[in-house]
Amino acid sequence: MPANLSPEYKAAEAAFRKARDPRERLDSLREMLRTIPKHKGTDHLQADIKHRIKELSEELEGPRKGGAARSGPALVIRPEGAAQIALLGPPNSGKSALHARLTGSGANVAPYPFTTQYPEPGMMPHEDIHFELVDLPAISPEHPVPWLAGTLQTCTPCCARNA
Ligand SMILES: Nc1nc2c(ncn2[C@@H]2O[C@H](COP(=O)(O)OP(=O)(O)OP(=O)(O)O)[C@@H](O)[C@H]2O)c(=O)[nH]1
Ligand SMILES: [Mg+2]
Repeated sequence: MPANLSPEYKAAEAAFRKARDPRERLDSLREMLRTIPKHKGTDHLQADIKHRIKELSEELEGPRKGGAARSGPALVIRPEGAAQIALLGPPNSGKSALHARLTGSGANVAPYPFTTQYPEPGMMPHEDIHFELVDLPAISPEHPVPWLAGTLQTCTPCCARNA
């Protein structure tokens, strides 16, 4: 977390964490951008907030008028490679950071929960084969993702256990 975040910014971020309604989330993000201290140490965070404002605004606008309806982000990922592996876990637990590290994806990593909104595939090389790693939104009782079970249908059944 960058230093010198103002109380106003912290309040806006707290509101963002609590908000479940997309419009409330957008308002909180705008407030975060307005109140974040503008200096080098917050460059990444500012860019991330701007990116999320853009994504959420587009999501709220819905399909663009005058053209073909947007199909939206893919909720089911076509399996590639030796196996398709899902990254599942609670909010803010480092799923996207792991995905980015193992696959080189540009998965969004941020110091607050519910950053990942849609499945993101990436290929992870291992010796002479590739596994497909799918980054997913967090699993949490207060923010269920209705389509998640459908996304998992294409994943290879496996579980981690101690040797
Ligand atoms: N100390 C430490 N921090 C980590 C590690 N992995 C991730 N983080 C930090 O934890 C925060 C959350 O990381 P994300 O990768 O966005 O977590 P996530 O599980 O994808 O979060 P959601 O998409 O919101 O579910 C970020 O601030 C990361 O920098 C780790 O191995 N060690
Ligand atoms: Mg994530």
